[in-house]
Amino acid sequence: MPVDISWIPGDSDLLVTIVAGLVVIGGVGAALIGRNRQAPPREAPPRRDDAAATAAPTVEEAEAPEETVEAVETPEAVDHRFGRLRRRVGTTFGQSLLAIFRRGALSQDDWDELEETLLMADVGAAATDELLADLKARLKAEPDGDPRALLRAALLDVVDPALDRSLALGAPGDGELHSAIVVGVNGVGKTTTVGKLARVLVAEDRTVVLGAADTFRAAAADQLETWGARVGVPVVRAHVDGADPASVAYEAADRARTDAAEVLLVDTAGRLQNKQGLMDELGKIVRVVSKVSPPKEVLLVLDATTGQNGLTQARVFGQVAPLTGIVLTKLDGTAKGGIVLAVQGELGVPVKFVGLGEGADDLAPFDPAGFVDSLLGE
Ligand SMILES: Nc1nc2c(ncn2[C@@H]2O[C@H](COP(=O)(O)OP(=O)(O)OP(=O)(O)O)[C@@H](O)[C@H]2O)c(=O)[nH]1
Ligand SMILES: [Mg+2]
Repeated sequence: MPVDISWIPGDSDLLVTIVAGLVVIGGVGAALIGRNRQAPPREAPPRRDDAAATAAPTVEEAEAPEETVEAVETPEAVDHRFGRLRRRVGTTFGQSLLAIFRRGALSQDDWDELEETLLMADVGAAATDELLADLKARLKAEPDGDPRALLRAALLDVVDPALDRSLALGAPGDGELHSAIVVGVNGVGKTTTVGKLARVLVAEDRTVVLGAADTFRAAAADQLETWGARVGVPVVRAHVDGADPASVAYEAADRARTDAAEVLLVDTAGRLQNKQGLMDELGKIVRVVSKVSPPKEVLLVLDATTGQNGLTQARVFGQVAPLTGIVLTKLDGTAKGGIVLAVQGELGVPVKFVGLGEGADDLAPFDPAGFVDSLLGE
């Protein structure tokens, strides 16, 4: 089976990522968060007598290496991220819309131009129709209204601030294990998102276990382990290529239960030789994790730069388990932020997080008003 490894970051990419993360955390994080909590070093896990009856023998529980525990990083508090990071979002279509809208008394040509601008920005046909209808209705009700205010309100309507975008992973100290599975096609940023999410959770004082259920190559688990070590979170992984991903997922869930951890995050593979194989594998992962802790979140990771194509590919994931949220990555790498407007309507689930860079703290809870304001140049 041909395996494309082009997504693996080279050493220099990895180094840049790590250095960038350290700069962000050292320079901005401590100053902004107003607290400087160090994640406590974790003790070695108690050995279990039943020795993971269902686990594959190749699965190991990897602790953060002893020498890296001292260097565990303190992630930036979550509240500040969107405001700081939205400046990086390279979206310009909101400003183009505003420029057209400010012409006043819009002709059919102006409306056509608005439509074209929206479609070019990946807003998609359905969300474009919705937005234009909303704008027309608002303009009719308020012919002399401030164009900016009208446009802002219509964009917000489509983004829908009323949707619940919180992670359904319980509350700190509620004594339960909450699990989340992260899915998506290859290269969209699943592993990076699991790492960043672990940091978000650690910043909220949650105890976390990561499961590396992408077992195609050891490099995939290595990548996750690096993220885990940075915030002092244990990673359960296999050490041979091609181990059974569901066994790793089960072992991770079992480890999380044994450790009385609060959150289990499972990273999955995005590639198999055929769609059915991938869906079967993900279905099995969901089933075995459910035996320990039914997933409260099945997060679909989507790469914003792939636009409508990514959406088409993403639809199949909902067939494995009901998706609960979208993480839209690489929003920093596109001027077509319109995908944010398209994606919820198309997939029927809210965007919960956005990835705004490769840095460790470049994951922010999605803020509808903040997003619309950044589109309109606030
Ligand atoms: N600019 C930018 N890059 C990102 C973002 N999220 C992830 N990346 C980069 O995208 C590349 C792929 O990320 P991975 O996390 O390895 O993607 P994956 O979905 O796990 O890939 P597979 O395991 O091959 O399916 C890496 O170089 C990441 O640093 C983001 O929000 N912005
Ligand atoms: Mg991956």
